[in-house]
Amino acid sequence: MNRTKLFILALAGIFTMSCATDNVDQAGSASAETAAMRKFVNTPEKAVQGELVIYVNDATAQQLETSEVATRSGVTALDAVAVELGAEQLKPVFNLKVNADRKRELGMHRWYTLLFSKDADLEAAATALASLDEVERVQFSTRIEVPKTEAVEVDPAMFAATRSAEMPFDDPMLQNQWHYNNDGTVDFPNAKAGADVNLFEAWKLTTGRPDVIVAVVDEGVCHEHEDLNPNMHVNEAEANGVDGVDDDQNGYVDDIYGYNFVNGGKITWKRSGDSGHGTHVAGTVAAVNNNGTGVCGVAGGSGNGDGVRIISCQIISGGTAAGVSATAAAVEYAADNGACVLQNSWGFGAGQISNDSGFENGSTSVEATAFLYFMQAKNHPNLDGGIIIFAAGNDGKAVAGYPAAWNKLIAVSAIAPDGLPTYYTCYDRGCNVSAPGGEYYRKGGSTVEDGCVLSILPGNKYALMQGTSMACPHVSGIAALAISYAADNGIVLTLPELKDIVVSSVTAFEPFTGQKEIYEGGTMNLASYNNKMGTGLIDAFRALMAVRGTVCIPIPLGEQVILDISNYIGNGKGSIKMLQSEISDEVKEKLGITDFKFMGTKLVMTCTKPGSALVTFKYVAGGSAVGGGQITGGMETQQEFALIVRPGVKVDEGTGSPLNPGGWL
Ligand SMILES: [Ca+2]
Ligand SMILES: [Ca+2]
Ligand SMILES: [Ca+2]
Repeated sequence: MNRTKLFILALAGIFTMSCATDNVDQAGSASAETAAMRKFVNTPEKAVQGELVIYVNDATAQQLETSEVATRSGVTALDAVAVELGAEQLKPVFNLKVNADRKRELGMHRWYTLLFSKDADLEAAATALASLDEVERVQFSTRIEVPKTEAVEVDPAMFAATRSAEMPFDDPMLQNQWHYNNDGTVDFPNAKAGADVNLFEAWKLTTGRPDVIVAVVDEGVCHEHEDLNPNMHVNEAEANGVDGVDDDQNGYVDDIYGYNFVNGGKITWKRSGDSGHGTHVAGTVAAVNNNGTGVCGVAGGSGNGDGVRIISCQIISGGTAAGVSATAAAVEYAADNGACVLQNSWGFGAGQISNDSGFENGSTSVEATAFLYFMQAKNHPNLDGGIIIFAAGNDGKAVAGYPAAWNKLIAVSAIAPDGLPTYYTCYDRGCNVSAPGGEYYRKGGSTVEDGCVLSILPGNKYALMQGTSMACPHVSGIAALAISYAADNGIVLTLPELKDIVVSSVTAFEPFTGQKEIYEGGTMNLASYNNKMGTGLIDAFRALMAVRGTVCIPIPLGEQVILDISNYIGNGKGSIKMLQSEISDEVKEKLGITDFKFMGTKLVMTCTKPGSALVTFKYVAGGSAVGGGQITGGMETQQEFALIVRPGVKVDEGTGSPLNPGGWL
C-alpha cells in the first residue's frame, strides 16, 4: 500500500521534472538572462564602450586581492568571460592603500573595472558578467556630460569701474562681481539690488581658513593662475619629489595640486577642448582676495594667506569626461586628501536616472559608494563629515540631473541679477537651494554678458560664464565659510547640521509672476517656478549667523519699520516683556538708525545704512508681563539678534513689519 503510493509519488515527480526539462532551453535561458539583468545598476545609455564596472562577492574580492591584478584574475569563471571579451585589464576602482578598513566596511574593495575590446557588444558583455555567481552588480560606465560653457574673456583694464560704493577689498574687479554684492547697477534688465549672496557682511566675520580644503571635481584647475595659486593645496612630498614617481606613496603619481583622473598624472588645462570651466569654478570658491589683483573668491581669504584651499580632482580633459569608475575614484581621492567640501559642477544628463532608487539601485552605484565614503570623511576637526554640493543642471527641466538630485547631496539652482530664475536652470524636484549663476541677455541686437558670473580663466585671464555650474561654487564657498566660522568660534558641526545651515540660510523668493524675456528669444513663464527654486536664495551672512545660533531680523533700507521682537523669539507667540528700551550708539551709527523708539515689545525705527549688527535684548519670558506693573514668576533672560539692513526687504503695509520669511532680503 505504502510502496504503491510512493511509486505514484515518484512517477509524479519524474513527470514534473521532465516537463521542466522540456522547457529549459527557451524559458530557462530567458529567465537566466532576466536574472542577470537584475544585477544591472543602470542602463547602457551613454555608456563608455569597452568598460564595465562590477561588484564582486566577498570571496571573489579576497581571491582577486591575492592574485596579480591583470587580465587573469585567478577566478576561473571570471577569467573565462574575460578571455571571451578580449579583456585587457581588471583593476580595482578604489585605492585600498589608504583607509582600507573604512573602505572595506562600505564594500569599496569589491568594485572592479573591467577593460576590454571596444568592439565587443557591451550589453552582451554585461549580461555574461552578470550571469556569474561571483558578480553581484554590473554597472555601465556612463559618460558624464561635459558642460557646454562659453567663457567670455574680459580685459581687466577695460572692465571699467562702475560702482562708487566702497569695496571691502582692493581687487579691481570685485565691484563687477554683482553675485557677491548686488546694488542693482549691473547692466542687466531689471537688475535688483540684493540679488546676491550677501557676502560683504559675511566677510566681516570670516573669509575662510587654510585648513578648510575644497575639492573641485571638474576640468583641471589652472593652479598657476596669479589670482588662485596661493590658495591651492600643495602636496609637499610630490612638489619636492621626483617626476613620474609616487613620492608620498599614496597610490597617485605626481599628485601635487590634485590628480588627473582622465589621463593619469598631473593636472592639465591646456588641451584642445578644455574650456576653463574648472578654473572658473575654483576661482569663485577661492580666488585670492585683497591682493590688488583680479577678482575675489567667496572664501578666498583677506590677503593674508588665509583663504580656503583648493584640490583639483580632474574628471574632464580636452572635452572628454571620465567614466564613472574614474569619477568615483576622484571623489575617493578628495576624501583621502583632506577635503571637507566636495564641489561638483557636473552630472549625467537630466532624465537619464529618474529617481533616488534608480541612483541607489541595489544599494548603490559605484559613484554613490564614493559619495557615502566622502560624507564619512572627517577631514576637519569642526565638521564630522564631508559636505557635497552639486550644480542642479542646465537643461531647464523641472527636475535636477543625477547625481545632483540624490537626496543626500545639495543641488543648486541658478538665478540671474534680476533675482529671478535663469532660463536654463533646472528647478523643482531635487533642487535644494538657489545661488547666482548669471545669465546673458540681448540688447540692441548684441549679446551682453554683464549678467554672468565673473571669475578666473587659465592663463591669468578673467571671464564671464553662466550656468548652475557657476551658482554651485557660491554654495560650496559659503559651506567653507561656515566651517571656517565654526572653527574660529570653537563650534563643532555635524554634517546634518551643516546641510541644514546651507539650505535654511536663505531669503525666500517673492512669488514669481508674469513673463521674463530670455536671451535665446521668447519668454519664460515665471509662475511655474514658484516654490520650486529650493528653499530660496542662499545668504552667506545668515549661514554664519546660523552657525552661531543667532536669529536674523531683515530690515528694509531707508524705510520706517515696526519690529515686534516677540515674533523672533521661540514660536513668535510667547508672552514676553522687554526689559530694555535702547540699543547702543555704536549700532545706531553703523546702521544709520533714526527715529528709534520702543513701544512694549515693538521697536520702531528707520535704518539709513546697509549692513548688519548684532544686538542683545533683555526680556522677561512668561510670568505676568501683560499689563505692566509687578512681574510675577517670569524669568529674566536675553537673546542675541542679527539686524540685517538691505535694499529690497519687503514690509507688510498693514503692520509695517518686515515680511519674514517671504520678504526679499
Ligand atoms: Ca602621490
Ligand atoms: Ca612625483
Ligand atoms: Ca584677487
